[in-house]
Amino acid sequence: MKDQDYFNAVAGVLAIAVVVSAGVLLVAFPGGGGAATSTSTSGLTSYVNLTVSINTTTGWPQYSPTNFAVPQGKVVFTITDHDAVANWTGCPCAVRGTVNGVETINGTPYSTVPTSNVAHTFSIPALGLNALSPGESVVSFTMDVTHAGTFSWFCMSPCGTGPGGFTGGPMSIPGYMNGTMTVS
Ligand SMILES: [Cu+2]
Repeated sequence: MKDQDYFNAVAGVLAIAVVVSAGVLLVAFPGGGGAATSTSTSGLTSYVNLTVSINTTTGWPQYSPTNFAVPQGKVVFTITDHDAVANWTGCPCAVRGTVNGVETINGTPYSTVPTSNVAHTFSIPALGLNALSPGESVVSFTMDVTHAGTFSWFCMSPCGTGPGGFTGGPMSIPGYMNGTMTVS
């Protein structure tokens, strides 16, 4: 149930309780106006610029910054990915959790990204976000961030050094392919 629906349901129960206890119709609740959390009302837009580059010490691809903070509202992400082009057969390549369900790659919008080049992903499971980051590309997307908290993000493409690529190296060491987004 969405927050707005929950609010309306609670408001409905409260309205009935008021009617029963008073014996007369006292209150007509407005349609959920003033619900606390489900939509951003600040109109604020903020920007997060991330890069993926090869760490010169380890040789592993690394997001930077990995831990960052944003206010609630619209957040425009730009990911500049300097890593090499990487085919990922079997990629779950649908863009999810962005405004309009799209990201742009070098200025072209995609709702599903071709598997022929998905070097990394930027995914926040708790917020339903899945953005794909092709190598040697610039990706942009907008999120409508409506909940405060600290949310972990992950790269979910097989860019690690272990068998299959989902473990090892940058996939196992914090600060390369995972981090946190703190929303205030
Ligand atoms: Cu990765």
